[in-house]
Formats: sequence, C-alpha cells, structure tokens
Amino acid sequence: MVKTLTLCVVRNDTHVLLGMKKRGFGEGRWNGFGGKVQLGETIEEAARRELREECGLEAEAMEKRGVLMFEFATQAEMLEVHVFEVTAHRGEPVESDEMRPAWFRLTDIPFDQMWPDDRHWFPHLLDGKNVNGKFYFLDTETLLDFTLHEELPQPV
Ligand code: N91
Repeated sequence: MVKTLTLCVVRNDTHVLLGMKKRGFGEGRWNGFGGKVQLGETIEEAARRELREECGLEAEAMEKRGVLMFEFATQAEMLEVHVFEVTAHRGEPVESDEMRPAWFRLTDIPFDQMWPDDRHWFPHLLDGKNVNGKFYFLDTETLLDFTLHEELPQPV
C-alpha cells in the first residue's frame, strides 16, 4: 500500500523556512510543510492547503522538484512524498498547532534535528536540482539504505 503525501520547501536566495513538528509523525524534527492528499484534491492543491494550514503562507510560485519514497521495516504502508519548492509566497509564517516555523541560512541547516535522509537529498534540492529517490528505514531513527537521482531541471 502507498500513502501519497506532499512536502513544500519555502526558500529565498539566502534562507529556507522549516517547521519544528510539535506533534505526530516526525515530532521534534525540523521539517518542510506538508501532509496527506484529501479526496477530490490534486497533489498540488493539497501542497498549497497544507502549507497554509501549517504556517499560514500562500504559495504564489511553486515548482515540482521530485518524488521521494520512504519505506519503514515495521510498516506495511510506503510513503510517496511529492516535493515542491515554493519560490514566492504571500504572508508571514505563523506558528500553528502542528508547526513552529523558523528561517535558517542555507549554509546553516539543522541536519542534526532533521530526518536522517535529509542530509542526502536536501542539499541537492537547495542547489536547484530535482530529487527522486527511495529511502529504507529500520525505524524512524535508523536509515538502512537509499537510492537517489538528482539532476538539474531540463530547460523547456
Ligand atoms: O521535511 C523534510 C525536509 N524532510 C522529511 C524527511 C523525511 N524522511 C522521512 N519522512 C517521513 C520525512 C518527511 C520529511
């Protein structure tokens, strides 16, 4: 079984916005903003809604950056995470029940307080690359293996 999720990474030339997850899966880690796709929504609509609900921002420009699959040894369900880069937004980040947002310099990402896979793909995303990969976890702390393809978007 596969669960489809969204992940928005909000950034500008110098900083990226992350949210400290206050509850649920990923609690205690700095994350991008996202969640489940609801019935009747497109994946992009879900990404915009989750961004608004979790930190109050309206995405004005966003680009699809890839799909990351996550498999956990103890869970039957695989996570299919659709990653978007938000390059323009309206509003100021506000704390929600779920997330405490904060801006980080691109040179000072808190990888020690993020999911273990982030060290592998997040720098490529911040370099403007598309990222597609699959990550195998033993549990939420232990990344066992991964495959990753990163490439600059092809000009159209
Ligand atoms: O949100 C970010 C930046 N990364 C992220 C990494 C993950 N690894 C496993 N899961 C479920 C993740 C969610 C978000």
